[in-house]
Amino acid sequence: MHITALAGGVGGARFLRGLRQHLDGRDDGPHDLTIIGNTGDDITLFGLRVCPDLDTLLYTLGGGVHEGQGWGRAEDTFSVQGELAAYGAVPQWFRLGDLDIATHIARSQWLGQGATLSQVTERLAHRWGLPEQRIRLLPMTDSPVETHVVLAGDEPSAIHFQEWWVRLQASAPVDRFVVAGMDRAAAAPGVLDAIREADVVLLPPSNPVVSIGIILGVPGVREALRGTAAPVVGVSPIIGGAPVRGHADACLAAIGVESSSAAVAGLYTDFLDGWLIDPADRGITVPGVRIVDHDGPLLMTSVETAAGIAGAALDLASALRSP
Ligand code: FO1
Repeated sequence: MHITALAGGVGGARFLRGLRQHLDGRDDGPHDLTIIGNTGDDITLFGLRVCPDLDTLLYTLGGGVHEGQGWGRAEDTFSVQGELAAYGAVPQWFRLGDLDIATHIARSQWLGQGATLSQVTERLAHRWGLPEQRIRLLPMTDSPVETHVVLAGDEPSAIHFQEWWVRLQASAPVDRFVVAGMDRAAAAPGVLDAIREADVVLLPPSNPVVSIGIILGVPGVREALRGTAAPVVGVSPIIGGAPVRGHADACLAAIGVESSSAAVAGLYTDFLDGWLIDPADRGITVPGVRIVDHDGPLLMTSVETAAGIAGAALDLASALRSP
């Protein structure tokens, strides 16, 4: 089976690690997985290009992630960050570990030599053993884009998404999210075909506004999702009105959408075929979408529970595919 998934950061990466484990346990393989990663979180710091969602996917799938945080490297140290602070170099609110900085240096060097983000990501993925896992990680676009947050208030001001998310902990009221550079962006090579030619398309429980929502804004992606013959199945990031993690509720409020599983599915109804929900949300309905309750909490507390959720999402996809 060829599976394509749109993914953001921590939730998406944990789901896809479970999916890979589930697929490896099936006897109907081999199965290939193409991940279209969000690059709206990207930021340039200290002259280095940082791609948080791509790195979270690389580290999580490659076995190097700091498990408790879901981002950054396990056992990392912060000597460089400390030295930068001693020099008064800013910002200091975004913690870059020494091991993590090597990723940003390599990426920045190769970009500076003229490589595309897709080519850079392929080289980084190779080191993390993704090809051996039959996983291909594609940035949603090779064009530099950044999600910025226009803050609510009388004089409009905008800050980078990471400053809102990390320094302000998503507490500042938002007027709207804008993706700087998206007006000049094109889908990265292979992205649209990966959606059109997939046997199954999955939406992991990533943030529907600042992760999945940003990928949907790449020209051609939404049309490809509407047109693909593959069943498109999503996993709810909201359980009983509360996000599983992160600040999805603040992001949904910013776009005037209630923090509920049905409302999030409502953002995708022009292409969504199936929606896997937590038993707490049993009974919700979304026009044109087949809804299935998971047979347990929709919480990825381990790779095994994530694998179970991924298996349930694939079961829903195959039920949608068979007449
Ligand atoms: N998230 C934080 O809450 N605090 C941080 O200091 C932080 C640093 C950081 C460094 C590299 C990286 O790849 C991710 C990092 N994140 C941090 C997570 C980042 O904000 C992600 O973009 C979000 O988790 C959304 O995916």
